[in-house]
Amino acid sequence: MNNSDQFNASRRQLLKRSLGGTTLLGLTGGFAFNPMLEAMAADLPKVDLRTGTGQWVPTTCQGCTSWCAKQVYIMDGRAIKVRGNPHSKIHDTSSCPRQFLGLQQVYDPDRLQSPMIRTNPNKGRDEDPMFQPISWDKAMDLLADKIMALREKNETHKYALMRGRYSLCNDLLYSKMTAMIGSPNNISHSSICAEAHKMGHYYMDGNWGYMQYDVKNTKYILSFGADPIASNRQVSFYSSEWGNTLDQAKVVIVDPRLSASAAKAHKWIPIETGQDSALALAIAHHALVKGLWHKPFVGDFNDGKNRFVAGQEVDDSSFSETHTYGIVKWWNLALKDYTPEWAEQTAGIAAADIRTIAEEMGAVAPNVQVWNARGAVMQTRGTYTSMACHALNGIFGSIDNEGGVFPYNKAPLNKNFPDPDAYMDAIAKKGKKHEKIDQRGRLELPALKKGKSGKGVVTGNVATALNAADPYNIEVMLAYFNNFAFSSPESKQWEKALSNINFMAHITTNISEFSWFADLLLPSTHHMFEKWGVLNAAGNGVSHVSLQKPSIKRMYDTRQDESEVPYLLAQKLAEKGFDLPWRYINEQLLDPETGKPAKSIDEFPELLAKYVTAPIWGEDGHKYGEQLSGWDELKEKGVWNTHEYQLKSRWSKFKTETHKFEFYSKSFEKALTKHAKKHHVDVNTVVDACEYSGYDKVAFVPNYQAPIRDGSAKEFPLLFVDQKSRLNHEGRSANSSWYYEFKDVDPGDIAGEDTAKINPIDGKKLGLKTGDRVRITSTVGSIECTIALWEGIRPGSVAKCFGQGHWAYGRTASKEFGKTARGGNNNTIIPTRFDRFSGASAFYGHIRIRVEKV
Ligand SMILES: Nc1nc2c(c(=O)[nH]1)N[C@H]1C(S)=C(S)[C@@H](COP(=O)(O)OP(=O)(O)OC[C@H]3O[C@@H](n4cnc5c(=O)[nH]c(N)nc54)[C@H](O)[C@@H]3O)O[C@H]1N2
Ligand SMILES: Nc1nc2c(c(=O)[nH]1)N[C@H]1C(S)=C(S)[C@@H](COP(=O)(O)OP(=O)(O)OC[C@H]3O[C@@H](n4cnc5c(=O)[nH]c(N)nc54)[C@H](O)[C@@H]3O)O[C@H]1N2
Ligand code: SF4
Ligand SMILES: [Mo]
Repeated sequence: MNNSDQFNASRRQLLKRSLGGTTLLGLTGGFAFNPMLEAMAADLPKVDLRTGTGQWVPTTCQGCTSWCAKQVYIMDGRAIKVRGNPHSKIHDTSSCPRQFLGLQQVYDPDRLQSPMIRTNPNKGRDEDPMFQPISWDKAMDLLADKIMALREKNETHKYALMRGRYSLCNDLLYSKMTAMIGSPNNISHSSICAEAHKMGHYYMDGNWGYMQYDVKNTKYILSFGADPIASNRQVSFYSSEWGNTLDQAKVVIVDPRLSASAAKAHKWIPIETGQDSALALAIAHHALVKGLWHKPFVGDFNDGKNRFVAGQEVDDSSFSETHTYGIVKWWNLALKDYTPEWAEQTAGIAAADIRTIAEEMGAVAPNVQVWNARGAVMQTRGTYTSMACHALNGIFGSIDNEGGVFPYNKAPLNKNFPDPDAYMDAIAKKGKKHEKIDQRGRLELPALKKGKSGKGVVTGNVATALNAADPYNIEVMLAYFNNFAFSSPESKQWEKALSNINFMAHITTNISEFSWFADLLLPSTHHMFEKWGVLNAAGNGVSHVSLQKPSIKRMYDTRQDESEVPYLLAQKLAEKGFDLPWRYINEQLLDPETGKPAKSIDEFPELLAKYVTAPIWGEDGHKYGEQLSGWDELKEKGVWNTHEYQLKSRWSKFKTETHKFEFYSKSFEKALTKHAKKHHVDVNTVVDACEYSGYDKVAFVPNYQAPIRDGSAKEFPLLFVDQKSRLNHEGRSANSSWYYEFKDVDPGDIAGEDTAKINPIDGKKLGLKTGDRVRITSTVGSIECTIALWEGIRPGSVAKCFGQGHWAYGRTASKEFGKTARGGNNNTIIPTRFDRFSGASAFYGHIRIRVEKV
């Protein structure tokens, strides 16, 4: 019993005594008129007056990357309901509609309840793994044996750690253990998430990360693909604020489909998928021609006379820039030709609309904001779309400005655990030197994270690389919180690759498509209710750091993925004579207050969360945000907030090569040139190898690159538009019945169905009506689902939510578990393609399809 339980118990007794045994439930409705309860009210938390028992416990939702701070209401060890944590200065108590799905997930009867071992040696989608329960001890023993066998062969590079969703306590399992075991292969899911998005930010303003948007003070929102009230990175806050935003600002949403945000917007531009950069560039062009750039940020012509005339070069020396670099270079290299008429011809966007948007934005600059999102940039040439969209934030001076866009406030955390060098023996050091399994850094896969060739991950290429055994095979894989056989494009490739891995262990809550290929299943705690973790989010001008904290009686024989599993593994390895990871845990991961290691596994998860957050609850917390009295206060509140973002704080201190906002990206020039040199070729050879179309110096500025389409328009006449559901917890909602019952919160969708939406014009041509079953076929596969005729999708395109089409995961997610899918997984029909400069998988723009009635 902890303190608050005791408190509750004694309070219950007190109430019982004073009420002479009357049941509380019968009374709660009328307490306001009961003088005795009124008198006691001052001493009681409000919630208890309403319910008689229970308490709100803080935690964090990871249903999506909003990472909202939550409170869970616990009664008798069970979670009953969820709300926003009022201590968060981002979203307060507000929330999104899918917060409650977590309850159905943690109490999902199909959860994995104990470790299991595969007894069918054959692997494949059609092979029943015949999993049998085993103990944790045996399971970890087996995994440790497999790792020891690699060490004996001096082949530790053939170990890989695959990470899907994660908390900021991941560094031990993800990175340090992998290094000590001796492998370079810690592979995250980032490049099937949103890496291309960061390219514009990083190579123009030096921020390898996402942005927050000052929606309270903005006068204009132009969104390329973002649907902030349904998806993206702070749904709770933006949803709660959106009504005011719509009153005070003009909102324009660019999306091939009528998203939830588009449905409420002042204007919806149903763009053809893959053509966003044409629109962004033409807006930029028109803004310059009309002299609408924000002069305090960009600067001006020396004599104040605008010389930007369509098609005409400008003398570089006639313009003096203030906080930006290369506006004239950009104009001369590319922008001068991107007239609104050119965009109309190239991408079918009305020139008049383009002029209107540019002029309206110019009129209220700098209080404008330009969003871009996965839909616009996770495409074959998405790096340049990312740059083109973000360049508008530069032109209109909205970077770090009121009503504009700015990066997350700094929240100091010990995310990177101590250097493991002293705990890496000769085998490990040798193993770690091998090329990484995803082939990052090769000529055709620059993955230029933070300016460095091969620094970014290429998650989507792992399956291809494994299937080619190039650079080598993986023999032992440990994976957690991921489902790449479902969530990564061309899922068939993953099924094949996973079938050929000697030994794979999956840490998971459910037997997913990925788990189906495992040798060992390790049941995980649910992240929101049963785990210690740390998360960091931003919005409303602040960042918060929020804890995940166990709040219920743990369901089943589960372990915490990022703390308990590596602890058990290190212990087992030590038993087998390899004690370096165990020593690392006990010598390096110490309680920041006592300086001591965890006494047992029971103490370890909390110790890690405490370690990671030490800088914010320690004495220096006030330098960055709220001053807390210590770890206990953070544990109780669950959230810590930074100070407000300092506007204009980065102006002329951007972390770019020139310290300016770079329209001509010197930073990108440097990165690409270094990558070319590494391969002894010139930049144009890299451009060709990576399937881009802008050569020489054009490669360093935002420029138009026609979208690559997969397949012929004759055979596949329609374009596929993938989207997130408002109810998606990434790929993890489909075993919850509420997901189907409320599915019509997604505009155009039918409740209970997996709905592809087609414009009535196309529907009529194909003889389709709403409710028909259809087959959708691309160059790489087919899926079946239900069709709806809907005006909210542009003609020529078909939109469908990602998230259904599971053939495993549970009885609700699949039609027949292990055999037949319920609905269709979009990734079955998305061909493997990349935005090679970022390493990101393409999920949009390239997918040609045909639709047939079945
Ligand atoms: N077509 C299409 N594909 C997409 C997307 C899309 O919009 N469209 N979105 C992409 C994006 S942005 C992302 S980030 C990726 C996400 O892709 P992944 O990182 O692969 O994550 P999920 O698909 O959510 O799967 C997580 C898996 O972890 C397990 N699991 C569930 N809950 C828990 C838990 O609490 N703890 C642990 N340890 N395990 C758990 C289950 O096996 C589950 O299948 O998908 C990408 N794929
Ligand atoms: N509801 C919900 N929200 C989530 C998540 C979730 O699973 N569910 N996951 C979280 C995660 S992991 C991430 S990474 C973020 C990602 O959040 P965002 O970066 O905002 O990305 P998505 O929502 O995946 O973007 C897809 C959108 O792009 C549109 N689109 C498709 N093609 C194009 C195109 O060519 N041009 C334009 N302009 N639009 C296009 C789609 O219709 C859809 O609205 O979302 C997070 N938020
Ligand atoms: S699903 Fe996303 S927006 Fe909703 S509560 Fe969870 S983290 Fe926040
Ligand atoms: Mo993501």
